[in-house]
Amino acid sequence: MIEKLRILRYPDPKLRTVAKKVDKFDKSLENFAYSMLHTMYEDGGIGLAATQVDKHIRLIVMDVSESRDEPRFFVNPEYKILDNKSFFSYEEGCLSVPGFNELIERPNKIELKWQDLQGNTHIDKPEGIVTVCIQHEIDHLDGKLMVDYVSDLKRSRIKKKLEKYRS
Ligand code: K1U
Ligand code: ZN
Repeated sequence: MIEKLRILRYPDPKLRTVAKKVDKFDKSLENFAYSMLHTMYEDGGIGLAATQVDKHIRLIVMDVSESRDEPRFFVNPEYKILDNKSFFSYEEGCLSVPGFNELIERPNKIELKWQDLQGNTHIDKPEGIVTVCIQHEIDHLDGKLMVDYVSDLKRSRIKKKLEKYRS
């Protein structure tokens, strides 16, 4: 039985923690990654960062397939922007900011480097929604949230609504 983890909700200050690099590739990392994946599937997400389940390591899970059977794991992911002039706008959601979607513009051409759960290094140029999702998730690992891309007024409205919903 895989454990479902609790997802932190904005404005929980723990979401602002900067995650540490993973340096141990063992069974406990793998078990934790599968608990994250299970949590992501249960909550209907296409991605999840360890920060969102209050574990501050650089680990992301993702599945952008329609069939929900193509899980991907990104350990210590980093990217560089290949074209400073090419952007893509996407209406993003966030499991830590439930009920809100925001149109966010992000670089469209990136080169992504990461390790898998065994510690092997990969380099790729992602396409489509993976490009958007990986940037959103790496933001989480750096303590950044999609609400940071909206106006102060909108952010404070979202904060108020989520605080009201919680209490
Ligand atoms: O990180 C998260 O909070 C998960 C988030 C990831 C994400 C979605 C859209 C753009 C960028 C990053 C979600 O998965 S929210 C759910 C969602 O937006 C979605 C769910 C199913 C299909 C398509 C989108
Ligand atoms: Zn998110």
